[in-house]
Amino acid sequence: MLKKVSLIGAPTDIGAGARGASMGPEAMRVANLGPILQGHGLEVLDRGNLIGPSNPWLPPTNGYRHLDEVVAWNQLVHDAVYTELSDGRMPILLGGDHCLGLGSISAVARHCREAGKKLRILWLDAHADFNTNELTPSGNIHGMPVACLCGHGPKELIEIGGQVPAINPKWVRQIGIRSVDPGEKKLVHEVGLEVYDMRYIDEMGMRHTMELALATMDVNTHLHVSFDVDFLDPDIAPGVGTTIPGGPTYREAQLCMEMIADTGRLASLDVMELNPALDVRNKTAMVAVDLIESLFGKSTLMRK
Ligand code: 5AB
Ligand code: MN
Ligand code: MN
Ligand code: MN
Repeated sequence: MLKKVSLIGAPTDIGAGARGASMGPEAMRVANLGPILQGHGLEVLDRGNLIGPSNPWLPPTNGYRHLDEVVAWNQLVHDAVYTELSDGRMPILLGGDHCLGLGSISAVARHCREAGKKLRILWLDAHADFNTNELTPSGNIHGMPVACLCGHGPKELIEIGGQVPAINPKWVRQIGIRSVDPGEKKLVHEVGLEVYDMRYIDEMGMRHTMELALATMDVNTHLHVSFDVDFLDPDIAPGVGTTIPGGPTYREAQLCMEMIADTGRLASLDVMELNPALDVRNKTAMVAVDLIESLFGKSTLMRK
């Protein structure tokens, strides 16, 4: 695991259906993310916040809301994430809404292509984020980043990382899924995404789920985690715009993060969709920071 990490704030809700994820980066800083990671022996650089277009809050056109602004933000995120990776640092993207997973992961994919690394993506989310402008019920682009990464989306967005498609769907493992739109579900099946939904986790348990999701990585694998905070059960994480009941409990989420940490392969991270406007005394930000700590090796088990 890289010992040098860089925090990149992306304060926008440009792709979301509720305002407020733009305050996510500051809420995680207030919850002490930087110093806590430093306490785990990491060299932490806070790069501050990216500055992109403001949110005009308009209705969709051609099935997309704010497409131009979403492209501009993703370009900024792509460039910032790519720069950190080129410098040998681990980027931690502080969202911001999940449309920015596109910019982040397309930069990671570019880096892996150039470095000859195998890429594996864990998408922790209540949603599959695999809509297109024809399938979307909302036009909100935070519901589309995985489809865009796989080449299904508008040209300006899918080309950001310099290659279309940016990733192969076989590199993705989705975990915690429990809300997928009908057309979206069909497309997810067509492209053959590996999805561990909540039914699977209920039946097989988080341990078995993560064993499968993390299998087939080797020393040459770059592991990217895209953590949508709505992955978590709303009981522990009310501060998101799109709560869906029936998510992982605190302990299940901890185990998920601890098992990722154990692989030693984590090389880039997005923490997305935290919405302080809907939170209670910053509790969701604190849970997110606690889980990030586990991703970086804090263990609640009696282990060295
Ligand atoms: B999130 C929905 N599928 O497309 C849509 O929070 C919700 O980044 C998308 O996972 C949720 O509007 C996007 C209904
Ligand atoms: Mn998402
Ligand atoms: Mn989600
Ligand atoms: Mn959301």
